[in-house]
Amino acid sequence: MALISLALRHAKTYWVFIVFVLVLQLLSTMALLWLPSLNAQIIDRGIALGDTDFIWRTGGIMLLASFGQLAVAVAAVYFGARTAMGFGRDLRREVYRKVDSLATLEATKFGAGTLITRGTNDVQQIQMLVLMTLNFMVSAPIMMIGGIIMALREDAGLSWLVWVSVSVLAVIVGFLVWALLPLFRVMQDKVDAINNVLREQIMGIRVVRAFVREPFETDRYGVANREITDVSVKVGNIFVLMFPVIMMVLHLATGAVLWFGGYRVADGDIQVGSLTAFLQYLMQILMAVMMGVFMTMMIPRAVVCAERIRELLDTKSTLSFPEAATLETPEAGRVVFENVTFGFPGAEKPVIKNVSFAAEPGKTTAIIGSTGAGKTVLLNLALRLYDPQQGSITVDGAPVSELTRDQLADTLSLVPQRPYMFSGTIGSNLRFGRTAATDEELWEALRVAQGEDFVRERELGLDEPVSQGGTSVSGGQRQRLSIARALVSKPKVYLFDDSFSALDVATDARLRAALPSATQGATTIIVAQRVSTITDADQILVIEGGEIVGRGTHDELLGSNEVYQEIVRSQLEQAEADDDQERIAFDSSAGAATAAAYGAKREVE
Ligand code: TTP
Ligand code: MG
Repeated sequence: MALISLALRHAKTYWVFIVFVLVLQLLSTMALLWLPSLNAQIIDRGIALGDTDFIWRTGGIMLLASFGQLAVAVAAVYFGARTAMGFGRDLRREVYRKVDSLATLEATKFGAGTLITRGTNDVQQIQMLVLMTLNFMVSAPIMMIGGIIMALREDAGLSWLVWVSVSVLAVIVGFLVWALLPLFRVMQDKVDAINNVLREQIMGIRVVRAFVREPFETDRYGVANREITDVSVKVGNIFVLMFPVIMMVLHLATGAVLWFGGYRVADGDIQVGSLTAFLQYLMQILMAVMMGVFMTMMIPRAVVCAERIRELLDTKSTLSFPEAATLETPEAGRVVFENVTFGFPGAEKPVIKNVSFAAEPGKTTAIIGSTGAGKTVLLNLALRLYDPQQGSITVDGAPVSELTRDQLADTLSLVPQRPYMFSGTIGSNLRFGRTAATDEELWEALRVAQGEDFVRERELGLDEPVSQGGTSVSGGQRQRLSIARALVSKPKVYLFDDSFSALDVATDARLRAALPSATQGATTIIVAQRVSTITDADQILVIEGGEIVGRGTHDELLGSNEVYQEIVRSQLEQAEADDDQERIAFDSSAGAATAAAYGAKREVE
């Protein structure tokens, strides 16, 4: 079972603590069991016979035993909590490492939401069970069995009362727990549901606003919220019942003990003190039964959580990186794709079909093609976000699959299509690829990326805070920061995925003019939407449906390649310009219109 295997695996680390806690619990429970019998002796011997000395002595012992029990119990709870929290920390770390090692494909399959829940809430549930187990699972059975033995020692004649009240309580509490369990399960689902709705709405808040979908989304949230309320109310109703019912059983049991015990005292079968002790033992037994039943209530929930965590931990990453470097880190950065074919698992058709090309150091290779053609996937393959089913991708002859993570990161730098910023400052984001970079180097990178001006305008400059996801900077600013970030890390190969789309044509041109001196002999691969961005590329690959359908320079392709001609024509039409094809490279209105159209699409994304 997932829960047990998880618990055992981690128990090894903590066995000293666990044994210690168990011993403390044992001591504490024994003290609790001893006290009523001392009390009985005071009544039966001390009071009944008027032996004041005995009362003082036994009273003193009781006091000591109570303090001792208190100290031991506090220590037990303390060490129990430390063990449980330590266990939780280890498990969370394990989950985190797993998530970190998962390939993009598996991570997307799980989804961010459930990965977060598994790493936090699920771990917490198990941690809670471990805590309760350490606190009660030991003391409850000892208390119950010890209580029964002690009670019978006081008066065997009343033993039937113990059996009856224990059974009645167990049945009633058991029934209530049985009614609660399915509700708890539903509740977990509803918590998941409301989290999902909320997450989606927060992530998509701009789209929701843009399309005035607030009423619809509010309704959706309302439904989820109402459902969780309904379940909670049902759970609450049962809990409301639970405590009065339990108290009723306890009081009835007390009444019965006094009633039947009274007759036995009158008949001289037992003494008053024994009866008092019997009553206290019965209460302890019933308490133990209750704790036991509550414990069992937690188990199913923790089991579900353990299974979810197990599932995650058992997922094998489809990508493995070599631990130690076996190959030299590429020096030049010549990227070669050879007959690369790749399809997403479960998809019928490959997304990339038999792609071969070489991107030379010091040169710019541009990739252009319609949306969905596979440009992003192509770059992701070079970065090893996934491995191709066929073919090979090498940098300076070294297969990317044989480079370590660090080597890959040193060699290739990606400016993603949808740049992401981490919470921190502009500086901390730029230093992502190279922590040691100086402020001067950051400014230099910003200058090339055409981001210097807007960072200078900020009051704190490089220390200006950036919010998670980079929502506090504009789309174009984020794109420029992302370009600067790649420049700071000084890789051998630059991969720009549609990184100039949010820039106006003039800025785009300035950036491209500044790039060569900054990238100095590095290989540059640019995915572009606008033809104007890539007219001066050394090599342009036209890709359509995952295949390369044309390659050459701008002029060569203009003359020979139909798909390229079509792309150029459509961009011209968009600009409502005339058929002067040369104009597109320089005419800012054509580019600007495309940029505007594209920028609008971007905002909605
Ligand atoms: P992309 O490579 O993302 O397409 P693109 O970059 O050429 O398009 P755009 O200009 O809009 O950025 O996707 C190629 C195909 O692969 C597309 O049909 C969607 C599919 N795909 C997946 O199925 N799963 C994925 O995770 C990605 C990234 C793409
Ligand atoms: Mg793309």
